[in-house]
Amino acid sequence: MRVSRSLAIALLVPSVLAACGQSSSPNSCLMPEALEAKSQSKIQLDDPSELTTSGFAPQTYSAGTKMVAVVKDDCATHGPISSQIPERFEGVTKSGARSYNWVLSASLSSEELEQMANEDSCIEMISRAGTDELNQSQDEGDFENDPQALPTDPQIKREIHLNAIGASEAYDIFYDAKTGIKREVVIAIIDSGVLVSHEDLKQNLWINKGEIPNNGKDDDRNGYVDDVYGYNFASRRASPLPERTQANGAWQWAHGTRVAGLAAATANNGRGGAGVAGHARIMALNNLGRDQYMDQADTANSIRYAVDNGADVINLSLGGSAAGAALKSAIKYAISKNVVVLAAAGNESRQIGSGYSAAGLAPSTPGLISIGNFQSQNFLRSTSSNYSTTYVELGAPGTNTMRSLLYTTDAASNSSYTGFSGTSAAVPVASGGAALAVALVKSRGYAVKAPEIENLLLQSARKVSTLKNYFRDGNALNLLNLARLIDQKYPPRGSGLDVSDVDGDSSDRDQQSECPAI
Ligand SMILES: [Ca+2]
Ligand SMILES: [Ca+2]
Ligand SMILES: [Ca+2]
Repeated sequence: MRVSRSLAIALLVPSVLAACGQSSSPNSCLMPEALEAKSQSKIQLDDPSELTTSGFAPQTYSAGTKMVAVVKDDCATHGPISSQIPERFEGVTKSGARSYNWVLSASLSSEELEQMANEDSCIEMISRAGTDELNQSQDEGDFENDPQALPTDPQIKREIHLNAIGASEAYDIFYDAKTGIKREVVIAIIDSGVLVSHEDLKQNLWINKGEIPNNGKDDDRNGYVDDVYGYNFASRRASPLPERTQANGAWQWAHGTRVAGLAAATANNGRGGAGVAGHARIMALNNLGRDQYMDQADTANSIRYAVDNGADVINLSLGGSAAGAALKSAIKYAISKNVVVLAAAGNESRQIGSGYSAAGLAPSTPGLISIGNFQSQNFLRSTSSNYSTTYVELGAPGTNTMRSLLYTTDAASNSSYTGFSGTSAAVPVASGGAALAVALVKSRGYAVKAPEIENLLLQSARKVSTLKNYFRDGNALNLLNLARLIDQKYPPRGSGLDVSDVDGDSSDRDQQSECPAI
């Protein structure tokens, strides 16, 4: 086994990390638990019926409503919910917890239910049984902003996280025909691979134009043979596609495809929804591979590849033990080349410090932004999200409500979509925002510095009272504020300048000389 467990990284699988919390050593448990989880894929936060206990949309649940509760195994003191659940096991086991069916004996408001769940330390999650809220039209009409400014994709109204970050009005600025984005921007998704043939991703792929596919040669001499869409650093091969294990059952294989869709699913193509940066390019880097292990060396190599091959933003929806020398060095390298890095705070529902994966480096590393998860509809921290007013710098939507996860692309087929949640979902939402910022600043002819992109994101964040005890300054990603701040600090060039030529080799190049670098 080539994995050094002390340097192990875990994809942020909420159920896996929750199970780890019962282990004596959080760091050492991550990989074995992740392996266990793959054969027990029925309980996972990606399932729209499995949701966190926090943030119920206000409603009343009548007596007789069937619920599902996920109850921890090693739980001595039963609270108001777990004490009334019958002994008979109904659900599917996973490591450290089981799911039970549960019928409400009395009518309860969502607030009462949430209160009970919060008082019950045995409860990991509850939800209404048998619901697939994602397929209901409840979310329609939730937009407060002008939906005309949103992309036209058929499922866009499901993406209520866009409303929570002020996307609609922000897009008026980011994509203004005259003063908006003219530049491509590349987001590296360092994850479990990306289904590059997906109908809502394939138009937005980064493509290594110097590489001839499938000829067994490293045509562009970047050190990697046939790396057209990215690379698989775990399995050491060109295809960045997600890899199922031979035993199948692993669900982490789809993780990267879900992450990619939230950042940059294609906008305005008549299919699915749209990523936060619906024009951005996706560089697909697989650091999970077939063996379902990740290690920091693979992640570090993925980061270096991303930097050397043109990524502007790096998405790390992963967590685990403290960053070792290789990962630290790679992140520093990225920032030195002005590539912004965003890293997840994790889903263990605990306070984190400097020892938590890449995110633990964030306060001391300008240009590296750590991301927590709040709920789109109420700006509450999602119960599973790790927190720290120092080490978690920015919140982003990682779920909508108890009843609605973030809508995104899935890897089951080229036209599959699913719900997805956790800090793994929050990071690509923020990465999309970072990509928009990079693209707009560059499009207006200014140089981009990674620490400045972090400043823009944090300064423009909404300061939300419900988040101030969890994330730095109560920061919640807000694209409209971000766009306005960029307008102030990096205004469109004066009259007559064709911004589309600023970065090119056109005859307008001499006009760049008046553009100050930042
Ligand atoms: Ca190559
Ligand atoms: Ca080749
Ligand atoms: Ca689309």
